[in-house]
Amino acid sequence: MRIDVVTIFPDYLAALDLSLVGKARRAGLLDLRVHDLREWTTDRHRTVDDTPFGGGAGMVMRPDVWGRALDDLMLETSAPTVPAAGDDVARGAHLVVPTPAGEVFTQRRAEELATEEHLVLACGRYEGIDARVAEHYRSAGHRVSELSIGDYVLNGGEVAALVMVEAVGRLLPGVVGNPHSLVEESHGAAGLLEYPVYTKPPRWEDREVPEVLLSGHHARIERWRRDQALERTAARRPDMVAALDPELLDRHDREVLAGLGWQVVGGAADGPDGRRSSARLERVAE
Ligand code: 6GU
Repeated sequence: MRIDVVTIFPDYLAALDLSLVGKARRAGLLDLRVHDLREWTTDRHRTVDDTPFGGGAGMVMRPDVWGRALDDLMLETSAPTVPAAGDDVARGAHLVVPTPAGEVFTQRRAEELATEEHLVLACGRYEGIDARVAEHYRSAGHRVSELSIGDYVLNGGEVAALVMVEAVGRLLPGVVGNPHSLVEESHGAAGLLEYPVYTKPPRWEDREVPEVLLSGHHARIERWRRDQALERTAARRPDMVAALDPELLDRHDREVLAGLGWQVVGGAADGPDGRRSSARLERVAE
């Protein structure tokens, strides 16, 4: 995969030389290039921003500078196509614009982006990038995603770009040494947070590792971990419990969840006019 990151602070992305992502780059699994937006300015002061039309605080990044940068980088790979009948995937660069006003970047979004051949990340600063930039590349047939990493405000897109490159990079084949690590983790297919983990020593500060983990009894360990994942998710992320597909829950899961105040409702002929409503989890009043 190729990823281009465009920023006025290329040094911010130096961390991408380190750890797993750095290793993936050196192994040739990830062709990551960081660019200084000011390379595409034409004036003596290398200006990238101007005052907002309509007034208001702060500065807005100019579309002409961004357009020159993105035209150069987005067209270095194939021209965009929508997936036609018989064609398997959309082609051409996918433009990602980190912004607190974007849709939320989730593990599902990371998985989606990991299937692309070419990502271009446009890091805005100040009050953001002139809105015509995203519109223009969308009209030209590129996939364009404006994405936020969470409900808080950063000073620019650089830290979000770091987050996105790491989350996407580790999903590329060969980047994570043991692909099994990707299966059971939080925000995976199970829709649960990961269970707590322990290592040596078995006793530390008067605290023992849960007995079951030392038992060698695989089925019991698996069940205990599943219960812990359910408990943790119910305590920390009730929104994730509400989104669980009841089809993925066995009887024991349902008992554990019932003990935590969650019940499977619907799924029978209990909808309006006796129609079948889809089963879902609901919080029951205590
Ligand atoms: Cl992607 N950018 C900025 N500036 N702030 C954010 C963000 C992105 N995601 C959450 N806050």
